[in-house]
Amino acid sequence: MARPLVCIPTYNEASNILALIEQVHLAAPQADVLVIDDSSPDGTGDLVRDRMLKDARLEAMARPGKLGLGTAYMAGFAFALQHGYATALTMDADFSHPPESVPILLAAVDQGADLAIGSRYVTGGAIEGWAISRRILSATANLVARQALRLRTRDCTGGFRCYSLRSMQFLVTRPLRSSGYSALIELLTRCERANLAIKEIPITFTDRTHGRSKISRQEIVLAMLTVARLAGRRT
Ligand SMILES: Nc1nc2c(ncn2[C@@H]2O[C@H](COP(=O)(O)OP(=O)(O)OP(=O)(O)O)[C@@H](O)[C@H]2O)c(=O)[nH]1
Ligand SMILES: [Mg+2]
Repeated sequence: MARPLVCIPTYNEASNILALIEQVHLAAPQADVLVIDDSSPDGTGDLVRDRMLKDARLEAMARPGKLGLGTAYMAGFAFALQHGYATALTMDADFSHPPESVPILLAAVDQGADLAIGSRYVTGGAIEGWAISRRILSATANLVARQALRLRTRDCTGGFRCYSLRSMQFLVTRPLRSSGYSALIELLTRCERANLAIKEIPITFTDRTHGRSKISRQEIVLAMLTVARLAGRRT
């Protein structure tokens, strides 16, 4: 059977990426890792390319500039499909998504889910290290997205997900309308509207300890606009 592909988009994650790759390999030795780096000024891409020479389970994709999270995920799906992977798991590079949960998400898709979501907002899920303001922001974004788009999923904004072959084949047929963080809401909305089988799996999300956050006010406004736009469409 084809190996699963773990896709990690990076922008300035030099302090995290090599340690994360190692932990993913330990947790899921059968998985290959693809790092999708947008020419990070801190040299993340060079670190990964150097490691690649010694690691047959590692691939690197270098993009010419900061093209956003949405297109990074789509590039990961296209790579997975072109290279015969049956599943693609996406995760952040900053250790917010626990590598030890990778096999649980992979198993959920193996057992028939089209999309397995590492979820902070189902029973057993948790968030560690976030200030109250960040918790309120995330909870509100989820509430607004769920209500406006009538989504059943509890965690609509997390990027720790595993996609089946079927869901990847479906998602690549149309480009995303959003390029940044709101792409997560758009990908989920499309999967729910297509009645794909979605399973949420509780995870403990931990705030990043190394490197800087890339989320900006502009991203938050963009996410709200995406919700409004998606709410006005049926597909
Ligand atoms: N390739 C690529 N990766 C990105 C881009 N923006 C963010 N990332 C990566 O996407 C993941 C999530 O970004 P974060 O900055 O951790 O965003 P966040 O989790 O919402 O915010 P913090 O955890 O507070 O930093 C990380 O692995 C980033 O390096 C981008 O434009 N291109
Ligand atoms: Mg993060």
